[in-house]
Amino acid sequence: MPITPTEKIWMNGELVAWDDARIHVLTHTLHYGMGVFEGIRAYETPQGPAVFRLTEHMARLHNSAKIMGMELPYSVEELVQATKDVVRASGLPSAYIRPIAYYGYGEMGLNTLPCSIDVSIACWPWGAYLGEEAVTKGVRMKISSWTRHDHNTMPPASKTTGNYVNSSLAKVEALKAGYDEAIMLSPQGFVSECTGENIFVARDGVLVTPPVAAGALEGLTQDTVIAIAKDFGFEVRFDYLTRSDLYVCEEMFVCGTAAEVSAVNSVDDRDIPCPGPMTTAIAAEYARTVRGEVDRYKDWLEHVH
Ligand code: PPE
Repeated sequence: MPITPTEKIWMNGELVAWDDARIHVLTHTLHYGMGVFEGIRAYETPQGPAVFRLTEHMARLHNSAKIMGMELPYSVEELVQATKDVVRASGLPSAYIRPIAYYGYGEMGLNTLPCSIDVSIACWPWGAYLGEEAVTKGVRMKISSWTRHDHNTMPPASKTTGNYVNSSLAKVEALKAGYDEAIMLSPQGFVSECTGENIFVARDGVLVTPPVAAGALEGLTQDTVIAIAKDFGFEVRFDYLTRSDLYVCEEMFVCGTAAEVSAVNSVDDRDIPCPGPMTTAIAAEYARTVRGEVDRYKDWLEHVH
């Protein structure tokens, strides 16, 4: 999806002009793929833009870095403040926000210990990730021929740049075959997640989502959806799923910061009732929650003004 430039990008403590946010071709992470990043959204509210679960996203960035053995030079609080500064400088009412921490220029070779760590935060306007009709008509899914990472190969619990090579292979394979998105299975054959979203299915009236152990990222949208589902009185649990569970489920949706809550209408050409009643209710409540329209979740909004 194309990027629309905005005013400023935060780089190592300073707001620099969009076009000046450049790095050297010998930047370490460009060669070896060890960087950690986040995807965050700010939504329009009557009090100006508010960033949804910003502190928790920055805490996850710190956890991703910890898993990678990378010591970030900025605290969660500093990164939260920097994000607010970038969004404010953009003048946008709503935005997608992309923080990234990476090994910089100056060292080459696989030893990361002497490398400098650079951090930047950019934001720009980004629309519906899986298409405007994802909630109503649903998306077509294909189980990928690519396997999700094993925990001892590339830790999937860390949102590491290099992990997304696997996601891109799966995404392009699915698109070329005429599908909207790919579902990845773990090395043990259990359903893990999509290339950039967590998965929920309804089986016997219960919502089930795969755990981190099955190779899924600990999604903040997944966590938000679980809270909303419980408020509706729906039963939710983390559990292993097989591809057959997907084929015969009563309804299915995927969720992530970029994709929000998107219904699924088929997996490997097996139709799934879409959009299901729980999906419709949760998607609508999620849209209200992120905009601060649900009182009990108002604290999840971090206002930039
Ligand atoms: N799994 C993966 C692999 C993933 O990348 C994401 C977010 C999620 C689950 C959901 O996590 P959360 O956003 O906390 O609910 N994917 C981000 C990046 C997508 C991209 O194309 O880049 C996002 O949604 O911002």
